[in-house]
Amino acid sequence: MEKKIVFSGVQPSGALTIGNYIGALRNFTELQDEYDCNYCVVDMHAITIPQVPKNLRKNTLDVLAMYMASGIDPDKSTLFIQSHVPAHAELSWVLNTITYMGQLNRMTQFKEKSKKSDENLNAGLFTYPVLMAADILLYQADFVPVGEDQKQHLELSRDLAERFNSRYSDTFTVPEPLIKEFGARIMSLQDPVAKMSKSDSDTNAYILLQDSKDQIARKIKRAVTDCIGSVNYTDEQPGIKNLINIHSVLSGMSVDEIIKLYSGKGYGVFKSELAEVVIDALDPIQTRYQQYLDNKDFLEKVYSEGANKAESKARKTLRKVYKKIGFVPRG
Ligand code: AQP
Repeated sequence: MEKKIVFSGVQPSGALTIGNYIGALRNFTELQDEYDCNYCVVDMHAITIPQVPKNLRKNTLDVLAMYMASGIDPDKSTLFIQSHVPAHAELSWVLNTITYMGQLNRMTQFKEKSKKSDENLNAGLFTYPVLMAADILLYQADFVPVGEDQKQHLELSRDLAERFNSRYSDTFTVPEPLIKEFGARIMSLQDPVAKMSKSDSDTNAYILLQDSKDQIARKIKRAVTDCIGSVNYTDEQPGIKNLINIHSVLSGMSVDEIIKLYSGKGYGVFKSELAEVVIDALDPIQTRYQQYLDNKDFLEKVYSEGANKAESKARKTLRKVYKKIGFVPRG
């Protein structure tokens, strides 16, 4: 029986956070034996926010190394860089022509990111979800593992697939989101009602996958909590709730076990033990990450072979699309 298809991507818009790991990378790894997985470093998405070219180059290879350090095996999954496969930009243009402005106007991420941008908002930030739809639909993905923040974008991908299929004829698989119930939204350590984001201007708001032991301990110690003083899992204590979520995902303990363990103990003890949990979970990832980064030839081999594999899958879909919309084949 043919394996179902998975697609997901991560932007090289900065160093990755434990939010990216818990909400995405960790889940990608779990899927690669059962599914035909395609994982992408979405550099074309990253340039919707101004990037320093040399940092973008570095971050792109960093994300690739981090994918593998988290457990993605390039022999099992297709691992590649988005800009190496021009079909993403090509399908994105076609999908732009069937996307309504009103739909894009409703996208929460655009509204939030445009608030942070200067007044010269670029059109790419607005059409970002259309490029994301192209990424997914090109590979005929059945499932898309993402964090909660991407749910609305995925709805648009589904909508565009259905619209194209009904306007022309069955062409695209309509993708389903795979969002874990737990850990799908890790919050900022400084503002626990906002999502943890790698582009946050406050470096204390996030833990990076490459942070040192001292940085991890210091950031957790400074994490915003409350004056209630007891470790409970409730919306009245969003800071503590977020820390419990991180603990639970990384230690494998249930929320109840964690609450019981810290009952009657202060936040200080909880935070210092949580720091240990995070450090222990990241330690092997950091070691592997460094090994991959030190081996540039291997990284190049991975992304070149990945691009070849991805290109042939993507071209197949694009050929179908061009034929259906009435483009004359080049011959
Ligand atoms: N805080 C989070 N909790 C759970 N999942 C998260 N993801 C991101 N932040 C969290 C998931 O990570 C994957 C890759 O995300 P991305 O880098 O493509 O873009 P993003 O969602 O915009 O992530 P950031 O860190 O907030 O990036 P910037 O700051 O550049 O915008 C996605 O599956 C996402 O859901």
